[in-house]
Amino acid sequence: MKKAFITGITGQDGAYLAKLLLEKGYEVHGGVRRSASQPRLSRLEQLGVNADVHLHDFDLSEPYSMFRLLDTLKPDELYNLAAQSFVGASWTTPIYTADIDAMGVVRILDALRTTSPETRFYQASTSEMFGLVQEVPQSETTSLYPRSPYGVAKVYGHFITKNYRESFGLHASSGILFNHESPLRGKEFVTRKITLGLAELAHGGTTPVQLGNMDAKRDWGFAGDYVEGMWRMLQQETADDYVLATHVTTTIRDFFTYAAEALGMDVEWEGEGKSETATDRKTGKLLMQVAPEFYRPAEVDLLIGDASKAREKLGWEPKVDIRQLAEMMAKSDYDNF
Ligand code: NAP
Ligand code: F7E
Repeated sequence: MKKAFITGITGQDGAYLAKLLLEKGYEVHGGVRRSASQPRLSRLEQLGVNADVHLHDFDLSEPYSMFRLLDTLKPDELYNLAAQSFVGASWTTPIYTADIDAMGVVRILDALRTTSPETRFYQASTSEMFGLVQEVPQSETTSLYPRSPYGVAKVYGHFITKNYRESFGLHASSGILFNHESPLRGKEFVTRKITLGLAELAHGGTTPVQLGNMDAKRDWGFAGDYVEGMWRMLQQETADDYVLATHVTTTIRDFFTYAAEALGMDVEWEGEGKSETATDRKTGKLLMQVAPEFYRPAEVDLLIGDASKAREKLGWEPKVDIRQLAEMMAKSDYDNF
């Protein structure tokens, strides 16, 4: 039985990956940081796998306990999914974000190099590294130009992974994943914020969803598809870096429309920029208004990924398209309201 260790097992991807690895017969271990607030395991519970995983106290800021844990576990595969993952918060916590998302990666790589150099390592890199995009679509060879403290920290994590592969021969791969969502997505991210807000409106609520930049475009896929790609990367004989993306880009506005339509609404858009609004033609209810506090100090305007390398070498393809994703999330929030 193969043994895997997942950092960030309580997050969206951690929960889907834990479920996938359990289905594949792995012994699954996960790192959980201490918190006064409970429950921490709600995503694992939602997927029905909380009782099947082995949990350990873990924090990416703490090198010595990480070292001791990996020395004991010596997992076959380690997936480093833990991060301060919210781009918006990285401007208010830039130093913390760098400590976890950049230094945290070298802490874990260095602990692995010493305690368990045979472990196969996955680093959660991100399309945010492309930032002010230097080419369209973006692939593994596109130059990086991050636009947030989060993106800058992740560039370090990406290159230190490559460097430990080249310097010490670790089987260390990075997945450059474009945005991926699900009903388990954190409530602060725009897709989930939209589907939660629309579910409340559909149940009779009257508070419109408050959003920032409606023109940004993202290449959105389903998290369940993307964790399969992570696993496939670690099954390769040679470690490498791969983009996972759908090659379809959508504005925030269009995602909002798809989610609203899934709940039977008929969206009318009016105005521009900070005056833009969305109303339901059927009921006349105001669905969305712009709130300038959700604009970012620097924006990533357009992301669209080229995942041909993953398709050819890993046989990986996304299965859920953007309309199916919006519908899945909107209906889940409506049903669980
Ligand atoms: P998420 O839902 O925010 O989960 C983040 C996880 O990291 C949580 O389990 C969190 O624990 C844990 N964590 C945060 N700080 C930690 C620390 N100091 N020590 C240990 N654990 C810590 O993120 P996600 O969407 O699943 O993303 C997974 C990874 O992929 C992240 O590294 C993210 O940056 C990256 N990524 C995500 C996307 C995407 O679109 N989802 C795209 C590209 C890359 P708590 O439960 O205690 O908060
Ligand atoms: O923003 C715009 C916002 O926070 C998407 C993380 O998983 O994917 C994620 O980062 C877009 C941005 O995700 C609101 O300005 C408008 O252009 O959902 P988001 P993100 O920043 O793309 C990457 C790949 C990661 O690696 C990250 O970990 O939506 N937007 N209005 C808004 N965004 C938010 N959050 N809230 C709004 O009200």
